Amino acid sequence: MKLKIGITCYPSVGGSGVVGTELGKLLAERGHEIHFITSSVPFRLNKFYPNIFFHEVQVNEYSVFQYPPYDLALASKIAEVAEREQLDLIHVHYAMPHAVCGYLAKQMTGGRLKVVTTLHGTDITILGYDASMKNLIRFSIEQSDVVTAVSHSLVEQTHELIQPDKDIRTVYNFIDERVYRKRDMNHLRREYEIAPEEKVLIHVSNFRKVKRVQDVIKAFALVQQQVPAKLLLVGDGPEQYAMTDLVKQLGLEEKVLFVGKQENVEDLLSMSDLLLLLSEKESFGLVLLEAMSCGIPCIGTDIGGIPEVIQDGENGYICALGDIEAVADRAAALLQDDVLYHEMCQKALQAASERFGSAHIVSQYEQIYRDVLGMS
Ligand code: GMT
Repeated sequence: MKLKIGITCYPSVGGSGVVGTELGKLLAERGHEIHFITSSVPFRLNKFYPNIFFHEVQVNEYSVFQYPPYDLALASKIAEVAEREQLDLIHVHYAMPHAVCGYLAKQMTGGRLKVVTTLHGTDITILGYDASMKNLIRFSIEQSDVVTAVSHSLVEQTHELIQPDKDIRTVYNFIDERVYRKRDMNHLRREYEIAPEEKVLIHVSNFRKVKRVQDVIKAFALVQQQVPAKLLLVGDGPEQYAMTDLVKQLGLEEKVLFVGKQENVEDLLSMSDLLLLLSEKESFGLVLLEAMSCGIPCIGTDIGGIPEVIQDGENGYICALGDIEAVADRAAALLQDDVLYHEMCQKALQAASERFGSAHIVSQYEQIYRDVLGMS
């Protein structure tokens, strides 16, 4: 049966926004009617779908408000759209503030609207430590009809930190395999003046402190002493300037390319040989999956959901947080062993399509919707 589904996420760049938007697109391709209720058009909604609708949450900055009331405007918009369009459910990404808004909208519409909440991490792993927020996060989780999290690790962390009286199901993230696939990007390598014998290491993030981009740069400094290599740093954020300084201090200006925020990351991944994600907090690490789907192995830290995505020694490596030498040793050895490298690339591709295949994950969400609506 075709459903009418509302989706609320942060529409700007970020893993949760990507997953929320891609989910809407794939559900629409399965015939469901999708209503995005967001503050702007989700950046990944880059194609026209006749059964996808966008409802803008407008936050008015009346002088009477000291702070623009995004949450209240969103709750009110969800309630309005739910009533008018007769939504079956609203799927919100992030407990804070979106599950709270979903709860309010449900109350405003007489309790009929089902609320499905997906936890992505930052709200739990950061706000969960804030005593003033904890009770509200717990409330929003307990009041949701169904709660999912993007890794087992996040489920465990949520139970430890927030202690909600609620079952939380793991539904892994997915990517659109039609976009993230290996392409021939030799021309791009030439444009970046990367010599044929040079290996390309890549890191993609929002350059927040938790991403520990300094560890990526320091590990690369060791790798390039053993293997001719370049490092592509993709993204932008608060640590950008400090990282530029570090690269200068290490005398790596010729070897580290800061390419800033990019739309077509699949092209950059396709021209790379290895991805590094050395975060200290990471509930899943969507970029790992994007890389694996483009056929490149990854090295990540033993943090959060990363070891659920990278199978250590199979399709990449897991190293202890901050162990830069171990990262460099693994990377240099892998990049110098063609047989091992190609085996890992194959296994990375296989894991991306088998364990995290979009058709399989979207079906899990559909089943959750049917269950919550009492249809199964
Ligand atoms: O990593 C970020 O800073 C962005 C953040 C977000 O809200 O989009 O990412 C979180 O959700 C992603 C999608 O589920 C996960 O892949 C990221 O691991 C998670 N980030 C953290 O847990 C720090």
